[in-house]
Amino acid sequence: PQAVYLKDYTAPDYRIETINLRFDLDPEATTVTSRMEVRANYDPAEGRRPFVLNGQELELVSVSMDHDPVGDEGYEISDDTLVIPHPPAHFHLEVVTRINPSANTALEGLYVSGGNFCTQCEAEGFRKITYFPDRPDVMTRFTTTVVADRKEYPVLLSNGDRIDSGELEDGRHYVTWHDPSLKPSYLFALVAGDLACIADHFTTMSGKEVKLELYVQYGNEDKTEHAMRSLKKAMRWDEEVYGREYDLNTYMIVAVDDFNMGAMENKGLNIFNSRFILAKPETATDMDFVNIEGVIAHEYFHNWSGNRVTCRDWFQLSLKEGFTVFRDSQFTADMTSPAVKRIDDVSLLRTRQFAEDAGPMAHPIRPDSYVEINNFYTLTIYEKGAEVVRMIHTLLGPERFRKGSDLYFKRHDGQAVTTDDFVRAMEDANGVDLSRFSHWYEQAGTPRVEVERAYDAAAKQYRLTLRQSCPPTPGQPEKAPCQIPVKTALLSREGAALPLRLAGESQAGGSERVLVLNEPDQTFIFEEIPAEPVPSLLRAFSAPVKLEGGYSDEELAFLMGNETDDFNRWDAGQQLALRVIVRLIEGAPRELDRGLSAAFGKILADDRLDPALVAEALALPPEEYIAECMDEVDPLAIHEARQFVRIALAETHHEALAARYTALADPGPYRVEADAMGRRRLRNACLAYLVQLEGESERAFAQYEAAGNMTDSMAALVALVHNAAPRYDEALQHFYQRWHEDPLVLDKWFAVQAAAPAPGALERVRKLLDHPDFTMRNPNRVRSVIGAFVMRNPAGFHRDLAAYTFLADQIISLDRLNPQVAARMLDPLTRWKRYDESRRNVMKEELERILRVPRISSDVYEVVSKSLA
Ligand code: B3K
Ligand code: ZN
Repeated sequence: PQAVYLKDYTAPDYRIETINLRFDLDPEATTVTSRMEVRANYDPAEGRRPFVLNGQELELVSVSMDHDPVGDEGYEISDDTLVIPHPPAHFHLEVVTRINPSANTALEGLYVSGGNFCTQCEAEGFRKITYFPDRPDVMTRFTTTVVADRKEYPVLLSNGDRIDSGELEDGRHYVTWHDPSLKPSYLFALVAGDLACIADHFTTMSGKEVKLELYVQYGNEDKTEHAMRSLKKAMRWDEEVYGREYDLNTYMIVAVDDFNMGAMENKGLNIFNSRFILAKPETATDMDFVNIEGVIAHEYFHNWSGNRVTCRDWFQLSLKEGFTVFRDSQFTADMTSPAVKRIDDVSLLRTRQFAEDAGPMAHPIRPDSYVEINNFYTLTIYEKGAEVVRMIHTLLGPERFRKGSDLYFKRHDGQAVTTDDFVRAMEDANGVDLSRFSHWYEQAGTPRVEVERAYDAAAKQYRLTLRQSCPPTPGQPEKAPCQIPVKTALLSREGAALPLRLAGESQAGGSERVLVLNEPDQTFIFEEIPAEPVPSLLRAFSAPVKLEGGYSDEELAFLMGNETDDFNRWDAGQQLALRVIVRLIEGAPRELDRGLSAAFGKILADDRLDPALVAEALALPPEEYIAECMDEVDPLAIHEARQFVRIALAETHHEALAARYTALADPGPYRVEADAMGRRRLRNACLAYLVQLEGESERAFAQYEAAGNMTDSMAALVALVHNAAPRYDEALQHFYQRWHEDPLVLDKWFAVQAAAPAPGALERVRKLLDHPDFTMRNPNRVRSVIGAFVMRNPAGFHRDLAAYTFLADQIISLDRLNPQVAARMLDPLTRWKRYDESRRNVMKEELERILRVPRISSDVYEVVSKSLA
């Protein structure tokens, strides 16, 4: 496998003005006829250039140019290209190919799921459908005719508007679709099947009626209400906050069970993993409901940030993903709770993205090279990319940010552009210079910011010195300083945020300031500070950095009680708990830290606080985050120390937890509103603590039996299973009997078991793989068993060295079916250097064994070889 480099980018030699596609659908042999009008994109006077089309796993049937058949002397064909060596400057090309969708287990291109046809083209799946210059800067107008048996496939969909339909001989029928928008091939989609359609409509801000259609398998119609409501909310929000209106007459979403990731923003025809559509209170948890709303919004927002303005090349992936994740996080914050959303996003970033940035696959949000682009749909591109957009938002403020996004959409509508173009639009709209910002796009690694503070009582001056550095990452030994916005307040010992006047300013400007760190180190001097304050730094996590604030335990406890920034108040508790756990790992006596316990008790008892925030505050830092903060990771020691603190907190606060649990019982009907979800979240957080105590498992069992919704039922089941509490097996069996026909609920049943930390996890997971309901062909099922075990169960997974061999075996067999999913499962092995010698050695040997497997995919090859480098 060969790497592709950003520096080698050149504009395409040919433009495709229009494409006319015809699909004669058959599960084993689908014929694709493609007619393109092609025009040279260079000066033909300088000599003719070959026309190169990408294609993989295609059977070529025929080629003709300007209506004349081209014999095999007229083109060159290889494993992944079709080349017309000397075409004229303007011509029509017809290419006929044949494919086998039912043999497509990689779920990229055209494939069959649940008896229906569907497609996934991003990033490079269109080339598995037909020969085409499959790159995002080739934008085309598509007309697509889908032909199939009428009885088996009554629903025939593609992008745009339905312009024709009719009956054909042999019981076949057809529908022709025309998409008026210019789009790259990765946004093409086709669906054919026997599906239920749930219809609704939306009136846009300019008064246009848009038809909304949701397609699901028959029997799932009662699980679509939330998705439809979410879509309408997202459409309204994008009008109100970004001024973006929907552009086509119809917006269609199709749910499929077999899908490699969450969903796909194909123009006017989104295709979704059914887990991000289907929900009703009996089958979906509160978290599922929130995630569905977020993913629906994300894909909808792509219509502007991704589709109308798309990426020039795949190095620019974060242009659409970082920006769209930022947009969907703003949306979710508006729909639920800004503080809870921020805490959840930062937790994800710090546990998973920071680890990626510190590992062998570390890459900038605009990478300079890749082997397999599918490996770059990462937390870095998405989550860190969103943080970088958020920093621009923080620096500019909401109004100026909106001016920037308006200019960006106006200037680049219908174009394929770069992250530089995005930043330039933000600069030009506001007359600001963001050039220092480019390092965020070009450099991998998580910057570290150290804080030094000094108070001069005589001069009433407070000095904050901020010092930044960034560790080396593969291929980038030296780093340039970044532009880091550090949102800051100074809290008096009474907890008041002081008015801030920086040296040189004539008057104070508010009590919160964004300090902009541009240099390796910088000192900010605050005047007229009456007594030494406690600094509140990096408020709302204003930059994706590791902050070393130099706080004492007492100061952290002070911040837990007095911080006015919700995120920072939560984080002070996390940092304190982290210290306590790390000290235990390092051998401190096994006793519960009094400061931590007191703070826990105070928060638990405070019923003026938002219950969702209390739940966040009671949670100890996840094991993965603790691991991230240690030099050599000992997953079992981390698990045991964290468990010790959990159990000690439960014992100490037994009564208060039980009281809060009882008081939070929700008498009313089930609602998926933020307040009701917050109450359930806190109640279930209390339950998770309680169930660890002798005699408390009955409480969980009773909740399991009484629960009328999946949130409470699942919380009880997790509490029982993860503590191996009495009767956990009975609950599991009951759950299986009740839900085994619902694949999404069954995934939860598998996952709760695979994530159980108790000894014997490997054996239990092996058994789950032998379960008749397990299949390697469904990515959700693979993630719920193998994924949950290796990525969400550090203690269970790392307890037995044989688990590394087990994982390598699974990856090798999965790679033959689905390379994209196989490569994702490699993640825990790529971190081998972080562990002790015996773990390290086995993990490394297993990676080397994978590399020796013949015909391993480029996906797996890239991750393994970079991990071993
Ligand atoms: N753009 C798709 C992801 C495609 C992944 C291809 N391997 C979903 C999203 O980010 O909205
Ligand atoms: Zn996206």
